[in-house]
Amino acid sequence: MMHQTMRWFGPNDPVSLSDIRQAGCEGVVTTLHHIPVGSIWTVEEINARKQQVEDAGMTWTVIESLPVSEDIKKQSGNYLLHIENYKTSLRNVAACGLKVVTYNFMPILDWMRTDVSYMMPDGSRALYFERAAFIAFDLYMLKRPGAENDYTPEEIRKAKFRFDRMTDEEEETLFRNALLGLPGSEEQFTEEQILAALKTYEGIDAKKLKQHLFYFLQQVVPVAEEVGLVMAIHPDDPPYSVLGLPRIVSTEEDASELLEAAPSPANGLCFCTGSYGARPDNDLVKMIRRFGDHIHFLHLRNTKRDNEGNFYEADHLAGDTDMYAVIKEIWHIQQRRKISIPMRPDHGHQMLDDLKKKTYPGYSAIGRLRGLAELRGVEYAIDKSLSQQ
Ligand code: DNO
Repeated sequence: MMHQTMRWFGPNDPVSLSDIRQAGCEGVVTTLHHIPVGSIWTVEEINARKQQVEDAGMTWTVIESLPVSEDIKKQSGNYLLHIENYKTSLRNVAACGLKVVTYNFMPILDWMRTDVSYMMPDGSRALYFERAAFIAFDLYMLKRPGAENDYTPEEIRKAKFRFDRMTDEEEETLFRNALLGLPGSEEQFTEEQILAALKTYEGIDAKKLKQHLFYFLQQVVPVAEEVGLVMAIHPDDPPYSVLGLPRIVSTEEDASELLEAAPSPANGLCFCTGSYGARPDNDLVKMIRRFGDHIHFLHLRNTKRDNEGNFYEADHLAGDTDMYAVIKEIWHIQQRRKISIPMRPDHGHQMLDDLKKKTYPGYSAIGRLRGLAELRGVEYAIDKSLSQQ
């Protein structure tokens, strides 16, 4: 069976370790949010956090994330020092007995949604990516130079229509939501700051960014392998270029190239069905089968797409991804590899008492508990029927 976990944002997370334990988790996924990106994680800091998790009756199973600095992504400034620090952090993490390290290679922005409180027909609230609103943000709020070249005339027309009907308050909310995936997003960013950050990626296209990723992997994967860790790269969310930034972990081909760039069992994927699944051309079951030996962590989440490029986060067993087929494929991999792959229910709706609380977008307790319980049931049933055959 998969190793069941939930993400915990540390001592300030309104969802406590005891909540996570009661959801039936054996493990916790967390990070040291207070350590600046690029600096070394010391054994003392890692052990202190590990102890907190263990005192609550669980194990700290996966680090999400050990973040990669912008300098490393751009090969600018202090990148060589940051890579050395990353290696030291990996050694320290392994010395504390941790096993899986998740990271991403998305420039500047991590995930991106236009609405974090999208009303579902049952009254719960979900995360939503609305393409026309996003394009309106890019063209008319951020006013990114050259942005109009990234969209079709039809898309621009729809975005303008959408923007012209937004109230000031809706505009403000959209601006805030679109930037929530920025590190330190509790601060208020200005248009100028974002445009300045985007400008630092001038001259870095997808090909170049891939070279930077591959160089990083060739440096750190041998260290991970030596100390008995596995690395798990999180895909782009959503899985395509945004705001003119290159995004390079979006497709089956991307995943295969990065695995080949530093061949090792330690070079692996965080297989996020929500991120890869937002693209109709990603065949998730096929990808899981192909990359099975390199899947070290699972984010199980479902999305519902439409033809306009919009998607919302559906219930875990609804949406476009056939979760039964996904979990069945994972079941086979676990049998073959004789392991329990760590998983977490990725996101969940805000529902019931969640609606009265302020949690990290997507990370309310009850919505995730519902997702986990449903996923756990699917795996249980698959395990019962397949192990008897
Ligand atoms: C969003 C998350 C991502 C993920 C990072 C991993 O909910 O899945 O922010 O943690 O991309 O580095």
